[in-house]
Amino acid sequence: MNITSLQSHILKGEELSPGSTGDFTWILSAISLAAKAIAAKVRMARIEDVLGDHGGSNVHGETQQKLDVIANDILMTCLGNRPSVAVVASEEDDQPTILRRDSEGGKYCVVFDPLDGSSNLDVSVGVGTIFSILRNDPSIHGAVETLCQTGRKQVAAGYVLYGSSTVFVLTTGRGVDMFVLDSTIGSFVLVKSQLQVPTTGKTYSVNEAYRDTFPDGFRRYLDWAHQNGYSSRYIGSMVADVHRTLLKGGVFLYPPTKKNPEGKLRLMYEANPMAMIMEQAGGKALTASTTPVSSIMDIKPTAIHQRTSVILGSADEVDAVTRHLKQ
Ligand code: AFP
Repeated sequence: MNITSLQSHILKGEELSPGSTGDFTWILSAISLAAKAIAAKVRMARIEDVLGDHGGSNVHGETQQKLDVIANDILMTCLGNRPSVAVVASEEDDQPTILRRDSEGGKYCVVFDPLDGSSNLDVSVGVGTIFSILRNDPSIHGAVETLCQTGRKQVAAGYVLYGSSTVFVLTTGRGVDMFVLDSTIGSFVLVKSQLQVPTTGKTYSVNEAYRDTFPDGFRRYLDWAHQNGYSSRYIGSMVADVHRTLLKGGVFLYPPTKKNPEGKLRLMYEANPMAMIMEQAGGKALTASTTPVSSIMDIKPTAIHQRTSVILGSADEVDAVTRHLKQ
């Protein structure tokens, strides 16, 4: 039996990059270590009594779950120990954290949502960690300015789904690979290399309760989908919804709504990493927050916690949505 661990897979990738120093590998290994620790916490949450509200709210005014805070601390600790990380930013923290100044090195920045979908935790629904790795440009001053790069500049992106199994999906810009945590050996094991999203899939994933507040084009698309034999699946955890879309095909949508006219999802640590994964898997990832719609990864961020609308998934299904937006 040929077992490839995440670690050995990354090291193999490093061999393909001449002059590589291993710094990047260390960062991915920190994220993998954090993911194992978070997975263990999620599994034990009810027993260890760490479910429920933390008592505070994050920068978005959302109630923080105890596990949001725990997952954030785990990632901060694991990444903080890596000398190649200059700046980190998290959904849970108002401001980015500068770990190392210019003279102290630090080639990379990491932005992440430590525990996405955490309002689903109490009912044991899948939740996830989403991350994006960017280069640090020491000539740019200020953590926010350093981080506000388009998604096209991501060096790597990925997510970890804490579901019925713990799945690590990663792209370093050379396709998408999927690993599953084998808890008997404590390693993420490669289960699928060069993952491709099916070109079509008659499933749409959206919170249809907000339909009346979607722009007309999205309502037209939903009418069309209803008339054309589509099925609906919506978990309310982006990682779980995107993972299903990646494996089975279809489209995941978070349109502008009356409550969130720019869309609800965060550009830098939700939309951009998922967009990179989708595009690397042969799918599409667009935003309707621009006119006309454009690629999520072409948006130039102006703030760390900026929001965007999202249309991503199978190429043909994303096209079917945008056809209805144009009418
Ligand atoms: P929580 O982390 O607060 O549960 O939010 C999850 C999320 O950001 C994303 O994972 C979901 O796709 C989206 O919100 C669900 O939003 P709605 O509840 O508005 O459908």
